[in-house]
Amino acid sequence: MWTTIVLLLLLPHPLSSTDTENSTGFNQSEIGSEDFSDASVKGQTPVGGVKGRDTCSIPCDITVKLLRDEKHSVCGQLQQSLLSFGRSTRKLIRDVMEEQQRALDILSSQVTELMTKVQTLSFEVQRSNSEIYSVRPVQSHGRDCSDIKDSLVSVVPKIPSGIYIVHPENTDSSFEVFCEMDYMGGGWTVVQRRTDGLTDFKRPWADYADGFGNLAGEHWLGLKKMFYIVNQKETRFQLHVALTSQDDVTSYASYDDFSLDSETQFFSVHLGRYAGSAGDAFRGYEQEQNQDTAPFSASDVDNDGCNPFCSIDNRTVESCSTQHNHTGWWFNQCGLANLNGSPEDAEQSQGQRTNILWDTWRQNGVPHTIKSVTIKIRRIATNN
Ligand SMILES: [Ca+2]
Repeated sequence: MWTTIVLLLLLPHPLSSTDTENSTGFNQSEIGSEDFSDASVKGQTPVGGVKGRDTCSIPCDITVKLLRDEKHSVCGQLQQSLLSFGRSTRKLIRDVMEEQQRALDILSSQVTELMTKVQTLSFEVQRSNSEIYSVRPVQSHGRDCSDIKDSLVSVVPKIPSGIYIVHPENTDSSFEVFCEMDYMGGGWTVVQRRTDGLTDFKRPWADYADGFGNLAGEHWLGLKKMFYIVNQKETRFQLHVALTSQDDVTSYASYDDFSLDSETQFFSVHLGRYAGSAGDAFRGYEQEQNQDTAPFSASDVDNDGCNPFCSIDNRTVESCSTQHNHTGWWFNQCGLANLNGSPEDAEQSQGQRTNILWDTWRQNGVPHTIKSVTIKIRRIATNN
């Protein structure tokens, strides 16, 4: 509105035109009053005390033009304001985003720093743990399960079966074994157990030498550990094989002496006199089947007496381990015993979980299907 007023003021004013009137002798006001006074602004109150005929002296088309100009001006200003507002809003958003990015960067670097600290600490803990274990010797419970039983029997009324740490004489080795403290007077060191067929017995030499499986369940203690135990001075060990058939019939075979040669002789087995209900499958019926004194064989170490091959049931066999599905045992021309026997894939798909062989345990001439076995050893003579 002020623009209109300014424009009106800039127009020739009736009062300031006195000189012009005088010089020209022409009264513009009077001409204007003749044109408009009655037509356009009759009855209107003069603005700012100016006479009505002076206001009406602006032609309508000029007023319209002025109004249009004013509108354009206001629109222009509005547009400018909007543009400016848009620009400042964008700048504000950009600033906020930049600020957030900076905050994120700081957080990210703090997280990285923390992660590094955690890693360092974890490494420190690991290192100190390994130092503790390397400094502290493993505390053993005895030389073997018989020794543990003998030393505890006077102080513990009932010694529990379970996992114990043994340190056989004349070795630097301490290791865990499962001791059966209930069965037949206790003191048995379990060297092999099969119960559910869930542990794979198809293993190479190294596994049979070092042992595998879970001591509380199915396992093979390992030839080295067995050797350490039975090789102690002034001791003799007996061997006990406990069998359970698919029909839950039980049977056993025991030998009053059990020893192994060292690894350089492939842990050859030496057995004493047999007693039991399952038959002496270790020795079999004929000399060719006798596994006593046989060295151990595995899928990758062949000491099976089939050199270059044997003829068994009209079949040519080069490797008893291969013949017995890549398991390890004291094979001699294969023989009648393999307590590590494992089923072929086809047999397994028919639900057979183990293929434990103890061929002398028969019923009506037919071998029992054996579902579980435990092999354990116990001292029968000490230096005491
Ligand atoms: Ca062979």
